[in-house]
Amino acid sequence: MKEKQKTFELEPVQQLLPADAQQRVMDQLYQFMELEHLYESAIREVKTKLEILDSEFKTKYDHNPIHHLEDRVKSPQSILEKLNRKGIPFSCDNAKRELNDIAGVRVVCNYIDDIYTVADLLTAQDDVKLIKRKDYIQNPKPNGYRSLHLVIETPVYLSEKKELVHVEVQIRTIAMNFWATLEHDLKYKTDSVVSADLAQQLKDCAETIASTDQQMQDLSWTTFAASCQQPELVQYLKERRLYVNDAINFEEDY
Ligand code: 0O2
Repeated sequence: MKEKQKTFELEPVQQLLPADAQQRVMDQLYQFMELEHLYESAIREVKTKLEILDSEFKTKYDHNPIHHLEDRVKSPQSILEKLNRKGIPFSCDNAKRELNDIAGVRVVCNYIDDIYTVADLLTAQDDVKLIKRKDYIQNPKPNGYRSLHLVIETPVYLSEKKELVHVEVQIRTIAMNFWATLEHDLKYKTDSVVSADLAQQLKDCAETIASTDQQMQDLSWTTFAASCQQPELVQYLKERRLYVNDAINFEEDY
């Protein structure tokens, strides 16, 4: 069934190729289709984990830590560009070995605390291994960019084998996402060269947004603590809040 499907999808491509290049190019295309399937599957695994955590929180605490999820598999062109930048020849094996962000999941959270709660709960799962963590919230980038980046390894069970796949998980608030999306568009529209004035204005916006995020966090905490009747839960969240404020290393390899 698998072979039939591949032949059906790639047959028109094969006919366009010169006879001597057919086998080599078709092999690469098959490999690439398998790569794409593997990373799409890993994304599905990670999104399911996140959706389950989110719905459990809603059931237990009447609060959704996750506002929404986004995902993407890196395009062949971006994979090629990134390998070129690193001076690595293009192949599916090299891409799998060298790139951590072929599969990307973006978790957009309601509050800053939610970011760390989601990150802790996800990385505490038995079949999730934390490979790398970069905290651009405690340590924003010079342009004002804020997000928590994790690279995790998660298993994908295929018909004949289990593959351990790296997925980059970016976790940020709605406000951080708003800023990053517009900043990305502006950079793209200005052909990657942002004037000093625009850069400063973007940075100012990032600071304003960060302070609003903190205010919203404080409001939510105060409102919640005032209404909460469960001492263990209050204690649990207080501990997490202290954890959020703890100094942590900016970038760690695990
Ligand atoms: P796309 O299309 O979003 O995937 P490493 O992977 O560790 O070798 P890298 O790639 O610099 O190093 O990783 P890092 O620092 O974790 O950031 C990678 C991704 O974070 C970017 O992906 C963006 O999605 C996001 N990001 C990082 N800095 C910024 C920023 O200043 N502004 C915005 N808007 N997003 C940022 P890609 O590869 O750029 O593209």
